[in-house]
Amino acid sequence: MANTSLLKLEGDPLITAASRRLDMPRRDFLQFCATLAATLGLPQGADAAVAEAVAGKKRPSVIWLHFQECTGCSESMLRAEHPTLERLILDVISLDYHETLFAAAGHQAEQARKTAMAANRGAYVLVVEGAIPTRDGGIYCKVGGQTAIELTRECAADAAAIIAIGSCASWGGMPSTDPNPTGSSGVAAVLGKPVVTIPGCPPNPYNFLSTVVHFLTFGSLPPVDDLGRPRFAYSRLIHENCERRAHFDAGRFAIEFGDEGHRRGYCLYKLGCKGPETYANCPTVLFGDAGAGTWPVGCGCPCIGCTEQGVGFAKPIHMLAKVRNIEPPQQYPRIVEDKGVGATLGSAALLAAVAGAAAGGAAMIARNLGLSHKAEEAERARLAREKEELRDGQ
Ligand code: FSX
Ligand code: SF4
Ligand code: F3S
Repeated sequence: MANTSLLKLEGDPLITAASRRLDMPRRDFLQFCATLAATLGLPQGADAAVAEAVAGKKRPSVIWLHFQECTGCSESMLRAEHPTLERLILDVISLDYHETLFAAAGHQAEQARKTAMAANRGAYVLVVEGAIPTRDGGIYCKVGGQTAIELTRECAADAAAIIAIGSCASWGGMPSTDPNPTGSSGVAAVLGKPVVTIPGCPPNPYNFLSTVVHFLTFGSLPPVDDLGRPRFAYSRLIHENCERRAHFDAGRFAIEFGDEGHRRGYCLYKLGCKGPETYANCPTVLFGDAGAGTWPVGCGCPCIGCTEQGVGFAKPIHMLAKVRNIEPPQQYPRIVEDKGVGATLGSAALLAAVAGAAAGGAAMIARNLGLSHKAEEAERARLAREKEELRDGQ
């Protein structure tokens, strides 16, 4: 269905200028803004506001600090397969301090940070990547003679918004793994106040971009859960939207890496997949703009729960996940449903009808899968017997 509010913007000089600046056709630019609005779960019509904000608003100054980490967060933002994403990120923000991307070094770089902070006092966005070591007065990570604790506090004091990017900055992530020798911690714990967190190791660039675009469009950060994670991205379990979920419901599991079940795309639960206790939108947003299946589970790797404090880097990979939601989904939505706001009475009725039809269908599919599962189990047992006989005969 055509989106009239967006189409009306097509001739807008602001949009023309933005598409020239970004070297992308106007329609692609508008389409991209519509996708961002959908990712954010905004109601219909908000896509035009997003497009106007991205095209016309003054880019917020961003101070990006690096501490204990691998720079994977920055890599995932700026090394996306799709050059548009990198261009857009650098177009919606004014990256005024970023140690790994800066041409400047030493005192020059420190001066640039101080100048940007003074010029944008109370208006800049502070992004922290990496954990903050707190043991022994924080001496295990220093930049320009200041500890990570001092730098975070100094830069947070006059920031309009603070974003902890990646699992390390969110709660300590990988560097905080037991026995955590440097006392690695997250930004909120160090500042003693909540901040927006975008966990993931690395996090999904769309979740960062959408958060910044929300700030740009509405002047505020998006609603978050009790761990500071934007609700638009972290309100659903991986397990709810996983393409292998039908196999889980039917009891078809890969038992070993490379076995028949693994090659056939069965559920990875018994290989330690933490999807059932991890909240994130990986299966719906995907990574690298490379098409279907480009996320850990899609590639055959069990989710390690990298967005979930207490799961990622805490629970051993082979340990079985706690299954929080044992109800099979009625359907496999590709869109985060939290957005209900934009639904009309008609669309709600349509959805209800689809869900009703799906509920009956799902029972049939589950039964059929269950039956074929039995047949496959028998086939697997036969193959195993054959292999054993072959071994014995050798
Ligand atoms: Fe690395 Fe970022 Fe992991 Fe941490 O991402 S990808 S170790 S979350 O801080 O650089
Ligand atoms: Fe997908 Fe993992 Fe859930 Fe299996 S356990 S359905 S692989 S998220
Ligand atoms: Fe992390 Fe699991 Fe997504 S490992 S990237 S939360 S699929």
